[in-house]
Order: sequence, then structure tokens, then C-alpha cells
Amino acid sequence: MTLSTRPTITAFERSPDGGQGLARDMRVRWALEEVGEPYDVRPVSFAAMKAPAHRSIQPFGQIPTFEEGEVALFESGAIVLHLATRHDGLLPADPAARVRAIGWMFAAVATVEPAITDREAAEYLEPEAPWFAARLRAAEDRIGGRLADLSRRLGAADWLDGAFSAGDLMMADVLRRLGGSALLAGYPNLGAYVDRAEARPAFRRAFAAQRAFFEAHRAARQDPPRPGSE
Ligand code: GTB
Repeated sequence: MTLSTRPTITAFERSPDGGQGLARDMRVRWALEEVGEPYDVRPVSFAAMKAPAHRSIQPFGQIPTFEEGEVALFESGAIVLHLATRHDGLLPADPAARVRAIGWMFAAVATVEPAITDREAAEYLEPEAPWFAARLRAAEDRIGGRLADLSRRLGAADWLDGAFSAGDLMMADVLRRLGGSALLAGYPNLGAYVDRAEARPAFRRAFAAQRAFFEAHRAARQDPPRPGSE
């Protein structure tokens, strides 16, 4: 028997996003496509995600994970960074530009994404709370602030810092989470940035793959998603 040498990632067995590619395996699939690395996907149910075997790789019982040989990783940003450092194409060769691109990856997950997931958490967890309207307004103000700053910085450029990098991959994927929301519509250059990212052949291949995976597992039995599953 020949053992697969391809990396294996995990994804929701049946994503609650209905195949829109909004879960965080999407950015890992996209990075794998950008660097031309074939990969396998292991579907995990909500129950399996919380079981010890999965938690030995992902302590918080979430997807995605990445396994290849001796390497077992969690955190989508760390996985994308791992791929970007091992392959050409996602980080500039110039050392100063390289660390700036890594800085944008961190900005995506540490500065922009929390504002977006905070609003989603309020919508899942507190819709009946008497303070919900104020909480939502505060969350949307915070997102608006981040988008305004990002929009100002991007200006008329195609990408955040020169050529497309892992920083753009992470940032565009984070912004995708806003979908058709009016929040993004207020910043046409950011909307065009996401469109440009989604037009990349690697993104299209990754998106098609996650959609095919979703369709293939549509009928699979699984536990319902927990409210507030990031
Ligand atoms: N910081 C971690 C990373 O970047 O890898 C966060 C991982 C994470 O939040 N994983 C989510 C998860 O496993 C899936 S992506 N949640 C299950 C749980 O916590 O029990 C978040 C997500 C979930 C659903 C949708 N959706 O339905 O649209 C979109 C995004």
C-alpha cells in the first residue's frame, strides 16, 4: 500500500455556510492552490471535532488543521504562513517586504477579523438581549472603523503592499466574511479588492473544491452547529 504524501487538511463535514466557502479551511485551500500543492481533505463532524483525537491537533476543537509528515498544525494563519514560507509565490523575497506581508497576515486575523466575528457572535448569542441594538451598533461602528482605515491605506492600489501576498490572501478572506453586507459596500476600493482576490485562478479552484466537497457531504449526518461557532 502506498501512503499518501499529500498534506491533509480538515473541514466541516457539512458546512453551516451552505457551500459559500466562509469557514476558515477556505483560506488554507486557497493558499495550497496558490502554491500548487495538491492536498487531501478530511471531513470532520461537530462531534469528531470535539473528540480527543482531533483536539490533540486542534486544542480548541475547531477546523481547519493541517497535517503533513511530522507537521501537525492548527490556526489558519499559521498554516498559511507555513505554506508561504515553504513555497514560492506568497511572500516577497526581499526581507523587509516579506515581514511586512507577514504583518498584514497578523493584521487580518488580529485587527480586522475580531471586529467581524464580534458582530456575528452578538447576532448568534444575544439577539433577544435588551442591549442587542446598542451592542450591534457598537460592533458595526468598530468594523466601520477598521474598514475605513484599511480603505485609506489601500487607496487605489491593487494589493496592500506591492504584489499579491499571503497578507492579501488572509485579508481578502477575512473581508469575504462580510459578504454582501452594507458595511463593505461603503468602501468601493475594498469591494474591488475582494473581487480581484476572488478572480484569482487559485481562489476559483479552491472555491470550486470546497463547493464540490460540500455537495458531496450534503447528505452526511451530523450534529447541528453550536451557536456562536466563531
Ligand atoms: N483562529 C482559528 C483559525 O483561524 O484557525 C479559528 C478557527 C475557527 O473558528 N474554526 C471554526 C470552527 O471550527 C470554523 S471557521 N467552529 C466550530 C467550533 O468552534 O465549535 C468559522 C466559521 C464557521 C461557520 C461559518 N459559516 O457557517 O458561515 C463561517 C465561519
